[in-house]
Amino acid sequence: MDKYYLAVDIGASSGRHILASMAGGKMQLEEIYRFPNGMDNKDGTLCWDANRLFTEIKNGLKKCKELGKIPVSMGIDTWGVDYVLLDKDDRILGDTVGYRDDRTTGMDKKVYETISQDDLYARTGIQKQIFNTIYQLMAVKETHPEYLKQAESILMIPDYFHFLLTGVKKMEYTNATTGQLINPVTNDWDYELMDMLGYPSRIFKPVSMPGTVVGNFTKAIQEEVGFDCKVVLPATHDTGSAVLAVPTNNDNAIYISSGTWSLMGIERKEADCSMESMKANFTNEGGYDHRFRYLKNIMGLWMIQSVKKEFEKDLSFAEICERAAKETIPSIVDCNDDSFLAPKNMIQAVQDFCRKTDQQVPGTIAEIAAVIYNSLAKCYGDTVKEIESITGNTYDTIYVVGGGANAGYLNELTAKYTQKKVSAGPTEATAIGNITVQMLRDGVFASLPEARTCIGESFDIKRYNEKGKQF
Ligand code: ADP
Ligand code: LRH
Repeated sequence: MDKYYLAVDIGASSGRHILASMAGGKMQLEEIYRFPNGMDNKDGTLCWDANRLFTEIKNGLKKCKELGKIPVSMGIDTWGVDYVLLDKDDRILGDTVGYRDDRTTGMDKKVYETISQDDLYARTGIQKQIFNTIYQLMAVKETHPEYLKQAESILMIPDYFHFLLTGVKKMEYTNATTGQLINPVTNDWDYELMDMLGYPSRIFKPVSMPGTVVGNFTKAIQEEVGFDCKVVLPATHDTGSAVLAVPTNNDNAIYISSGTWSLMGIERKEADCSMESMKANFTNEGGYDHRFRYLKNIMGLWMIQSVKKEFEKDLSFAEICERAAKETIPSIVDCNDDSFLAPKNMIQAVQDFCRKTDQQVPGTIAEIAAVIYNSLAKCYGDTVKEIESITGNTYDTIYVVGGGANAGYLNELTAKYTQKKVSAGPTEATAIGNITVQMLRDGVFASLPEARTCIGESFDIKRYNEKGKQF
């Protein structure tokens, strides 16, 4: 009988249940359920609908039962930085606010009244992003200090869903590191930092590593979905899972985890918390086996997602990409400009940027998409140069994983702007990485390098030369 492992991978734009099994030494995937995701505007605040997401998680589990494919273990990963505060009855305090909400405006300055930006980086190694948990908690402290008093626990989003499934609260390491409250040397919470900022350290559970068993489904969940299952912590940060599935064991590889965000960087054994690294705005997120993801957050395909919604919801990403490839508009925007984080209208934001910088203003969806794809690829090119300058190494291949690896035109541009070879795929890297940790725990693979070799042999991977030609 096939042995199944289940990944529930919830990205900012969609969630999916993917069953994996081994056959003839290769990993096989079956997507059994998919649902849309996104932040809702709830009375002016951008929120996640945690209840709906949990219902969707259970819907996908019911699908396993329907198919008669009961996994031996499962794990959930989501985006980073967002969390819930739970009261003494485990009810969520306030809203489940999403990272694009503007409540964090000015919260960096509040934090720096206590600790300077330089000291904070030296202590955590985390890239400054206004939405990091550290700034979100400052917003809570400023506007709802009572929540911090009433809170009995804090859980990152995947930790919360694992808790709802099992009744067990654990805080997983990779997602916890995105909050900017973990020490990259001890790999533990920086309780002193929490005390300095006035955040209640008692609400933070000890850090648990990927591979840890959370527990089995509660009786109520078993009854509802029709089976019991062991929940095992994957790298619950989606980027952490995606990077596990980069199909190479070459230490000199540059990867891009390409989805709602483009996360571009390398894997390192130790965090680099130097001021040079801080100035270039690189982060050191904690990974499986204490490998650090040394990377930069780049605004990513969120820009294309937004334009698609505003222009023509029904047009496919593939079609947008093909149309953009026919354009020659030379305008370039700075993808990491704050104006693209949560604009009321992305089309206008891109046009405004071009106008403001005296460049040709794109009009059609094809032109806007062409400007975005070119700008992303230009940003990748700049980031490669920064990585090479910081590490003193040179790299010959960019490994693109995630849904964005489907965007052929962007892969071509990535090769051209970086002057590197591009390897594109697997497109479901996050789910694969999630499952990889479950399989490593179960002894399917003896080591991560063995798993990465298998991933490289199991999935369709496209290759481009430095000129962007597929070979
Ligand atoms: P997330 O996990 O952050 O929600 P995904 O990894 O699922 O994101 O990637 C979704 C993105 O991949 C889409 O926004 C889209 O831009 C891109 N994408 C997916 N399929 C295609 C395709 N066939 N052609 C071009 N782009 C695609
Ligand atoms: C990508 C991601 C990224 C975070 C952002 C909030 O989905 O997890 O690594 O910085 O979402």
